[in-house]
Amino acid sequence: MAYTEIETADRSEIRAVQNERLQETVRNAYANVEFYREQMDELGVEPADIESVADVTKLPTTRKEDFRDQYPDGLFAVDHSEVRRIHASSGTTGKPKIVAYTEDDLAVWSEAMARSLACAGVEPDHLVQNAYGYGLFTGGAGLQQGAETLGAALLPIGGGQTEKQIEMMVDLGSDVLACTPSYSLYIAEKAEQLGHDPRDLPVSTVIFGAEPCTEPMREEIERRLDVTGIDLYGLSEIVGPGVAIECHEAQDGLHLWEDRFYPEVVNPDTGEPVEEGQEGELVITTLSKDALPVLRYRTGDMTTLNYDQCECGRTIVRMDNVTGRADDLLIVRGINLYPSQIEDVILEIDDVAPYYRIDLYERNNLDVIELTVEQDEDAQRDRDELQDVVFDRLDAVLAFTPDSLEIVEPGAIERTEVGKVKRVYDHR
Ligand code: DLL
Repeated sequence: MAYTEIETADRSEIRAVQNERLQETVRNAYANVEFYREQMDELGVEPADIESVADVTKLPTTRKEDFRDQYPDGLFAVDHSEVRRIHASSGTTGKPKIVAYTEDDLAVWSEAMARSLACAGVEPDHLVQNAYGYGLFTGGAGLQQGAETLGAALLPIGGGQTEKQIEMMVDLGSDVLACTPSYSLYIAEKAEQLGHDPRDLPVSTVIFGAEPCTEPMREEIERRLDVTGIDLYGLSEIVGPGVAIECHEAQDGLHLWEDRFYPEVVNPDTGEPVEEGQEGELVITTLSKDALPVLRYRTGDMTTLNYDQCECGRTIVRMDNVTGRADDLLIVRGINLYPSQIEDVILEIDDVAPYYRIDLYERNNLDVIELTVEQDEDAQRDRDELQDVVFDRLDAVLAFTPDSLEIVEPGAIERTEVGKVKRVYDHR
């Protein structure tokens, strides 16, 4: 059952809502954010030129760097007195990207998250164990507001303290676990070490997000914990978690709340829209954000959009799950590939644990790629045999041969308990 009517509305109704909200957003951005006024003046576009979403490509795009350049509050469209909350997303370099919310913005976010949880199958009588980080990161707060708005119970434990997570999960009977995909696997591993069968833990749904998760990784989560794994997508610049989520009925693409966030897919190199159904970079325009309206944000995330009605009855657009970012693309001796493609291949191999790392170096002006893969605890093959298998599969499926491939013993690759997992280390 959909949480709001718009989720199953006619496409024309969805369009009408988008058109009206886009006009409001553009008026707000133009009137109150100098950055956007200047960009639009330069392009010769006025708010009156934007009558519908068909006009969206006339608008300027916003990039990650713009958030940094406008640090701390250059993108705010309201006076500080109207701001109720500030979050920030820290990259590896430079200033954090600051985002702000008015009271209405927080209500919109809470509703988008409540919808998302309902779409994932969360019921008001469920207990949601929230193991996303609290603080400037939007994960903790986003899940909390959503669960509270839906009327579910929430355990705000945050990331880390894994033994305590498991103890409280068992004692309180948590129905839903919300955390990164990598952390859910760590919880399973730790539970096993503590003498539990992870399949017997009370959780029946894991809502994972904030990191890419390939299909074999999802299968591993579902199998190890005996759960339904639901992919939740979002980003701070747009709102936080709650931009899109899979439905528990079909688990076939993420329903993107396009009445609040208008999506486009563009060619990452040219910025031109791709044909419907083609893969490209997701670009989002906020439709209901007062404190920080964002026009055509280049998310860097690669996906496709699907406007067919879902098995669950929702008509709202679906996006493919994001397994790569445009800037993650590895170019190795003329072959382009995403780290997720490597993950896809290696996790399908028996005896491989869901832990690996990719190290990139430059030696003698050549790019060198080193791959480290962890052996599964119950592996039947020894490490030498496994190395041959992994090597052959990568070559057969991707025509890719790493410069070095090391198979390490179970537990050798560092686990991430708090924050996002890092698997690619670029030393160039
Ligand atoms: O990661 C918000 C979030 C919190 C989403 C909790 C889901 C759950 P940021 O820290 O700003 O916000 O990072 C956003 O993370 O552009 C993607 O590259 C990546 N990302 C987020 N969700 C997914 C996902 C939060 N489900 C950036 N699959 C985004 C793949 C994801 N990548």
